[in-house]
Amino acid sequence: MRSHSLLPERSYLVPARAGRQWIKLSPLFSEEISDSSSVYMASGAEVESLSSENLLEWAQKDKRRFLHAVYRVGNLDRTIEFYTECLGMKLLRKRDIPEEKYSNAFLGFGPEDSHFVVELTYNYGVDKYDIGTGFGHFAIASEDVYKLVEDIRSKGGKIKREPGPVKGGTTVIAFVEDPDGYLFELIQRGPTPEPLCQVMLRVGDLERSIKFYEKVTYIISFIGCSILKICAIYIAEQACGMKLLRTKDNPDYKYTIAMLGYAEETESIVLELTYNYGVTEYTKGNAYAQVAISTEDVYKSGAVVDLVTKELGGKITRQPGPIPGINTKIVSFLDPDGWKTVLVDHLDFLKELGQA
Ligand SMILES: N[C@@H](CCC(=O)N[C@@H](CS)C(=O)NCC(=O)O)C(=O)O
Ligand SMILES: [Co+2]
Repeated sequence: MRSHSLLPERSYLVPARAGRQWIKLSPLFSEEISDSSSVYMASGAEVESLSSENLLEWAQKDKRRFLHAVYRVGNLDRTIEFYTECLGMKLLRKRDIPEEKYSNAFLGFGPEDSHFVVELTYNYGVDKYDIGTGFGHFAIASEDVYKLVEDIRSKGGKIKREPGPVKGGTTVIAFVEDPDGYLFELIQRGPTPEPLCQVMLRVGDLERSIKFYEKVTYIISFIGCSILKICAIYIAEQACGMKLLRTKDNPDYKYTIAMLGYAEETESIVLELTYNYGVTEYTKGNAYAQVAISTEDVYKSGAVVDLVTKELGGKITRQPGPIPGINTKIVSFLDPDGWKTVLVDHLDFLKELGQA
């Protein structure tokens, strides 16, 4: 693949509605718009028939954000100790669900209402999981990876790759392994509001994955009339769409990566998708589960996901609606490689945090 062809080359200026200023529009997405009517017919979802304006308003407000990565560990205390003592995370909350025989612990570098965190799951009695070959790593940004590695080593942590420039580049990285075998890449960079900065997953077709994540998180398909289409793309891009932040081909090491996210790579968590030349399939194991992303409307999001999975592969695994017992509304789906995402109702999530 020619990775640069994925990036927009030019930008257009178009007038926005409601007294907004001139806006910049990337031409990359302009061909990808379908008619709102066909979307509703094709989606078959229980979405009320909204006008383009309603949808625009919605797109404007649908501030999507990565909430957490969910995965299974064999011993909660052991992992909490490693993450707090060695990686510098804070324990944010814990919950035990004895009826379902599992517990959760949430850890990260800041409060959950503004930070990406990890949600550890402990299933009673299960002390080992298979991580598989598809899951790559989480990453933590640090101003001094050499010092951090020495610190982790002195506390008994397992260093899988010594600090030094990444092969084929200059950024200083290292890899450490947590008690269950999950890798954490340590990336040297300046001060950042969000040290927990990557979830790396391997995919079999990078262009397909990029299209998928752009589309499920752009709400463009709903929009009918053309000027509204253009404004909606802009608004989606600004307010809620997952953006392709960069791609990098590394032919010497036969892989290409794509960074997708909602903000600058140095400011916020990104999904790092890795394509290894010629490798189209990986094992999933049973350890890593999913990432959660907030949305203001799981039903509308579900309709978008439904369309995109029909076009590009993947499938909805849980139709939009409240989870029995907890009442948080979610919709979950698999991407074309089988990686799971859960879209979580933004207000229900704040309720879970005790903030709404
Ligand atoms: N074959 C690798 C491709 C991805 C890759 O190599 N990523 C870089 C970081 S962006 C890396 O891990 N480099 C290892 C090193 O520099 O030692 C994989 O699937 O993990
Ligand atoms: Co990485």
